[in-house]
Amino acid sequence: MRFQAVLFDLDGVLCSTDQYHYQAWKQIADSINTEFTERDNDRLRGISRMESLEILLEKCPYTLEPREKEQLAEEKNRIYRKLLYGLTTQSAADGVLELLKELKSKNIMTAVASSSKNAPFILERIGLRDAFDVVVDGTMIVKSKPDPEVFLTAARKLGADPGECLVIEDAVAGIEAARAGGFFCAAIGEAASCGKADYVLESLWDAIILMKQEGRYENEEL
Ligand code: B16
Ligand code: MG
Repeated sequence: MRFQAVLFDLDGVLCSTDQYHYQAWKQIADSINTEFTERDNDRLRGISRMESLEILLEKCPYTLEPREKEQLAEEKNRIYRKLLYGLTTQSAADGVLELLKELKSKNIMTAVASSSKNAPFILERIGLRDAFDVVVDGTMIVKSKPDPEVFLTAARKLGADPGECLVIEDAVAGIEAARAGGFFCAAIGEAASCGKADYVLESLWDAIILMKQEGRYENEEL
């Protein structure tokens, strides 16, 4: 049976906004004398803004009040949004447009499933606002990855069975979420070495190669 749909994570898969998240969190960490490395940032992939702040604060020498935490999260988002204005249609990951065109030609549905509340703005900036059948973002879910809610919501909106969908993720939390929801999952980038994904992709186009290899690309009668 071929895959009915491919569900794409956004930050770190469709574009490199993961780097902007790092830069923005780094500024916040510096402002409160807290160590924050790219390795620390990897733990924030796929995790909501407030949960990300709590992880960053593990190394903070002070205890912060809830209001101070909200202010830091707001400030992080302000810095991040400013960086997002640097995105252009050239910022979409290599091969995205070709991949989406190819999937469409085979009637395989597509969705964005992102924990980010900024997802619609990012998709607009990189020219992919209308490129997917469904977009589920951080404003539409209660629990962020590794909970499967974002993927289950996307599958439900598409009318697809999780067992017939492929999720593409750069976050270990995203791979765990996909597995918890009963999806097949492919890791790209940072998550590639975690050993938890069904497949590993070196590039987005590899998704087509693996679907063909697994006999999940075209109906047998085609
Ligand atoms: P925002 P994804 C996630 O997006 C990011 O990986 C994660 O680092 C970020 O904290 C989260 O979105 C929330 O983002 O602050 O913009 O709402 O990878 O699920 O597309
Ligand atoms: Mg991601």
